[in-house]
Amino acid sequence: MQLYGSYTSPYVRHCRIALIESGLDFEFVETDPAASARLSPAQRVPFMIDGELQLSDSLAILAHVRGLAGRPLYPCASVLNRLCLATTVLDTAINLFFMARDGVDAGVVPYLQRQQARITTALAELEQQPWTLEAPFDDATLRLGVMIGWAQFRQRIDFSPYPRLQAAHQALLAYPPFADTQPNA
Ligand SMILES: N[C@@H](CCC(=O)N[C@@H](CS)C(=O)NCC(=O)O)C(=O)O
Repeated sequence: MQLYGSYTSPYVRHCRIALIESGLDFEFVETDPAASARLSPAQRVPFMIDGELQLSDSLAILAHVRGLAGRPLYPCASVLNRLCLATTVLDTAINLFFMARDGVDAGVVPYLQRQQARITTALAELEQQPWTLEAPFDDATLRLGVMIGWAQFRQRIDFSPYPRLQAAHQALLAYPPFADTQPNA
């Protein structure tokens, strides 16, 4: 089983955490954008090859790894909803990050202003949610954690208005599979 990705991608990090937790044998193949454009139809990382199976999205990879370990990706719709909402924040923040890197001023593009507003309303909702504060962490909490870790690493979001999200992130930092996969580790 081979996981392709970079050490800074939060989606890749989530998959690495799941693989470490599973105890499955896997090879990590460091992959740059040129290689992911050549090797994955989504032209993104992560992607995974496991025998005949080729997976090109972190959620498919997580479902596969969790399935092999005998645990569902999510136990109920409300955990899935938290997982999706944290992913929405991450997708949106990364979109704005790449736009800013290409010199686009988000303040003058109405859709990008909506993207910014989406982050604010989604974080306000996530702040109200019940988070797991000790292991075992569910995949919604892990997705929240990799989102916060990435946003802090890239200095994209100020989390001071969200003390409960910060507390969940602190709890994750005491968990070795999370702490050992930090983007600057
Ligand atoms: N929905 C995808 C998102 C993956 C993603 O956006 N990966 C980023 C790295 S953090 C990427 O490869 N971006 C390259 C690009 O957008 O061109 C997943 O969950 O795997």
